[in-house]
Amino acid sequence: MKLYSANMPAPNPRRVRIFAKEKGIALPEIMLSLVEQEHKLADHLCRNSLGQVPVLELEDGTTISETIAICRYIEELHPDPPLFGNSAIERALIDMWTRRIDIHIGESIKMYWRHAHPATAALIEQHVVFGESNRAVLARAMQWLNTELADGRSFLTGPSFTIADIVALTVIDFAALIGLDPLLGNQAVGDWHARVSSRPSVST
Ligand SMILES: N[C@@H](CCC(=O)N[C@@H](CS)C(=O)NCC(=O)O)C(=O)O
Repeated sequence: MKLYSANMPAPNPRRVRIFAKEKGIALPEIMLSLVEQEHKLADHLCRNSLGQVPVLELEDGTTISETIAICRYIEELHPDPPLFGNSAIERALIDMWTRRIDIHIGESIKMYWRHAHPATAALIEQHVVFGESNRAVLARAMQWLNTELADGRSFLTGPSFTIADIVALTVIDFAALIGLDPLLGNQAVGDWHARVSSRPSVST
């Protein structure tokens, strides 16, 4: 299998990259240039009609889009180490945190990126006042996350690193790269971020 992907800072392909490294599997990547809009060309639209990356292509030509669906597929093939949990309660908590991060943290970053960042101005019609309003939304969400992590747990769902940590790391790093300051004043998130960033799957 191979992954149609994109370089940093694209957070979704990065999630799969980190996930595969945690599993210890080699996942060949074909890099598309998002700047050159290669993900909107006919070749890629055949793989994903939404024109997005990542897309996992299997040997028989089947294509899987959506980062979490791709990671779940890899988890089924390579269960160890488990990154989606080992029991009903672990799976539920990991799903809960993955959704919380995407909805409460990721969404405001996405809206800022789409509606207020200069890099996307030529690509979509922007509503800059709305886009900028997401700075405050993100700041509140990061304070909430900081309060959660201040209880001393190592990772989002407890003692084990999971897909929820990968989802959180990639959106928080993306936010920092586009000029938001997600860690500012959030010591517990900063500690978690340093812990996660030092993992070989992330740092290499
Ligand atoms: N829900 C999708 C989102 C994928 C996505 O937004 N990928 C970005 C790169 S990080 C992309 O392809 N953006 C181009 C676009 O949406 O047109 C997933 O989880 O994989």
